[in-house]
Amino acid sequence: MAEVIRSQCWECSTFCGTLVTRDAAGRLRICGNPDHPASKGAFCIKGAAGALALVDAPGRVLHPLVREGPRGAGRWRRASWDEALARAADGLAAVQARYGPLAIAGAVSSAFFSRGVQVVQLLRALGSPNVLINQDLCQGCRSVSDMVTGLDLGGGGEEIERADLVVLVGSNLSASNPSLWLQLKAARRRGAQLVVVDPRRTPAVDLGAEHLAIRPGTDRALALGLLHVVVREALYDRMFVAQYCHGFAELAAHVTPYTPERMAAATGLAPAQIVMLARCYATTPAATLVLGHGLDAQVGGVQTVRAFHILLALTGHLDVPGGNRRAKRLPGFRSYWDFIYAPEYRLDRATEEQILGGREFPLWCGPDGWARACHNPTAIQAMLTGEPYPVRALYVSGVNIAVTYPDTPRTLAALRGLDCLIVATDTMTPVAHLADVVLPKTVALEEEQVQWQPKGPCISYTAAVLPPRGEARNDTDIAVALLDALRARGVVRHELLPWRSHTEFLRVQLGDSGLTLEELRTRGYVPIPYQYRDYARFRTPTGKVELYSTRLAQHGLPPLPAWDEADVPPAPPPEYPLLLLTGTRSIVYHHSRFRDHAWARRKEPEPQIHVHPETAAALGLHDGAWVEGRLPDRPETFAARLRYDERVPPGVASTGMGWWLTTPDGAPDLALNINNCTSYGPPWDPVIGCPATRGLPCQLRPLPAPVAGTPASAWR
Ligand SMILES: Nc1nc2c(c(=O)[nH]1)N[C@H]1C(S)=C(S)[C@@H](COP(=O)(O)OP(=O)(O)OC[C@H]3O[C@@H](n4cnc5c(=O)[nH]c(N)nc54)[C@H](O)[C@@H]3O)O[C@H]1N2
Ligand SMILES: Nc1nc2c(c(=O)[nH]1)N[C@H]1C(S)=C(S)[C@@H](COP(=O)(O)OP(=O)(O)OC[C@H]3O[C@@H](n4cnc5c(=O)[nH]c(N)nc54)[C@H](O)[C@@H]3O)O[C@H]1N2
Ligand code: SF4
Ligand SMILES: [Mo]
Repeated sequence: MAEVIRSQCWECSTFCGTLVTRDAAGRLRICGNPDHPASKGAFCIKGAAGALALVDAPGRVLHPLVREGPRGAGRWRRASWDEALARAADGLAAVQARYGPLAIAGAVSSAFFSRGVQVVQLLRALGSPNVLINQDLCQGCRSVSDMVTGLDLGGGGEEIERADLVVLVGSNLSASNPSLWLQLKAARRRGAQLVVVDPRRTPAVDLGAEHLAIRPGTDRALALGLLHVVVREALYDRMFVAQYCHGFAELAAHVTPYTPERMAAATGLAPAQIVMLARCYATTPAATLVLGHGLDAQVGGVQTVRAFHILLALTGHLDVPGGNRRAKRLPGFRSYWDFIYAPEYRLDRATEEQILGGREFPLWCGPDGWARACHNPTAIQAMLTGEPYPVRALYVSGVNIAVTYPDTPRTLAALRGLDCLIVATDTMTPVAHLADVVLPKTVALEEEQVQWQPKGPCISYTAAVLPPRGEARNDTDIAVALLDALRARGVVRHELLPWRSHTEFLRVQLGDSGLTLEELRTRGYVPIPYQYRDYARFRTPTGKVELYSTRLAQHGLPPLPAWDEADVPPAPPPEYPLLLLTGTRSIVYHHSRFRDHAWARRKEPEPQIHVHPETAAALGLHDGAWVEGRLPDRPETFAARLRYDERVPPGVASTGMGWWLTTPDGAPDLALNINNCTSYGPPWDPVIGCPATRGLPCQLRPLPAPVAGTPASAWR
């Protein structure tokens, strides 16, 4: 008899509900769960094939490993858990004794998974607030704008199915989110209007959308033009503004100069397109704004998102059916944020104020910041130079910072120079390759998880459908065991990771919510009841939605988003004639994951760079040829196969991110990695300190294939 288990996929942030079928022979098959309130049956190949392939992936780490020989030489000795933990604890204890607790940092990604809590609390237990997360490159601009404006939005896009107008800005749902993509197509079928703001003609445009092919990096000018029209034509929601918004008079005066004509010149759009969008959005009650990753990782990104967030509130689209829903929580349930923000899980304020980057980016890093994580470039600098103070040890779990952070060579140099590098991982990544101790981690199918899903909204459950392979353990159990070893060495400063097992942690998450783990195990998810127009509380200093941000003003930052002709991105220099967009998603890959999986390579065998045929031909570049890319002031290069693509505007090149391979001798090969060439240095966004990963001047030249580092030569 086949057994069907209700679960949730963890291979990307869409978190589709799944049905996992185990047949009589024990074989697993995974598909989407049509009843799941968030994903409604959506699914993709990463969840069906990728999740299973990870279990016995090439390079899967099955046992603890300790380094023998020089760092990065790839000489490992299999060790017992006790020996590996002892070696890790000795290394961390030595750094703490010599340099103090702040010299130990952690790194984790997709912090909202349970592993984020374990890494942050482990570091806090050691007395360090220094954790690197990658939300600066991902959603950071959107989240900090949301925080200072006081909107408290949910996941985004959850009202598409009720909307009469969807405005998609910098989001490529066809690749990034199968669930919202299905809902978008359904919305079009029932006649909802769709506007796509994207330099590229994305597949969403093919659904019959109005396409605003904006010049990269100029969305703030567009949003300010929209605000100008809404104010000038009095299209705002008078009742909502009067009752719930702070700073309308300042805003109205401020947007006067941003005429559609002037903003059209900045964005490359027509004035009529700006006027039409403003009127249409403001006068459609069920209109939803979907703001995507295209607005993140831009210098000025927070203020750009602010302009859209102000528009959303001003026009009364907050928390109404078909608009933009506020987050719906289950009282008593503890999400990642409840651990990160709750006083009982925190360090004292004086310690938190010393977080790396806290002084420069208080709304990101400091004790009152959104992320309460370090400014990553400052942390990397601290590893390399000891400034502003030394960081000598790093505990990494669930992030591949050598590939996914900008400026790979600098990250690698920082990692190589550490006194102690401990990496918990399921596969031998380029970061793990440099570790002193590698701790084997479970993959998603081996982990039981409970999670708040703002998109449902629901509390959803992920079943451990397989026992851990080898000696793999989950992040909680690793953190508990490592802390025990550290406690024995007298270096635990605060008992801030109080649970003793992963199951106990799951029960702490469920808290006083009234839900039990047993109920979730049976049901798979539990919907959260909610109401619209939840305007009882806006968590801002004025208690209102802040069109004019008093928090930004307090920190000496512009309280209203502005645009200046100097903000128009300069034309690229003649030697670097293309504007490069990085991070364009592919349905097959998730950042640096699955790159060495046979199922994925069959679908998309190599990194691609897409250029408009006319632009490519003018540069003498042929469709299908291998090219080498270079950015100004960088000796490093990246390699990719060129594709003619009319979806990309002339003068622009669009590529993904996350490529790396393993060479036959086991060493990582990073020649295909775009982050070889990107910079994590300034200019930074003034609010959160992220660099731009898009709109970068770039040069491409033909490369004869096969060459070292390209799949033809490097792949096993
Ligand atoms: N298959 C797959 N799915 C994923 C991921 C993955 O790696 N693979 N990653 C997940 C993660 S971590 C994230 S953050 C999400 C991101 O998912 P989304 O938020 O949907 O964003 P992207 O798919 O990155 O699409 C960004 C779009 O912005 C456009 N763009 C670039 N520059 C600009 C600009 O200046 N202005 C505007 N308006 N648009 C611009 C690009 O052309 C692109 O179409 O995807 C998630 N889903
Ligand atoms: N140039 C450029 N750089 C970018 C971006 C860009 O657009 N351009 N995008 C940025 C964005 S939005 C993001 S989110 C980051 C992503 O950066 P990362 O988080 O580093 O991306 P991944 O490769 O998905 O995950 C890295 C590692 O996390 C572990 N891991 C991931 N998921 C799981 C899991 O479910 N269980 C367990 N046990 N381990 C897991 C695996 O060990 C994997 O190797 O990259 C950023 N970097
Ligand atoms: S989109 Fe694919 S990888 Fe992401 S959660 Fe859904 S099935 Fe998993
Ligand atoms: Mo992301």
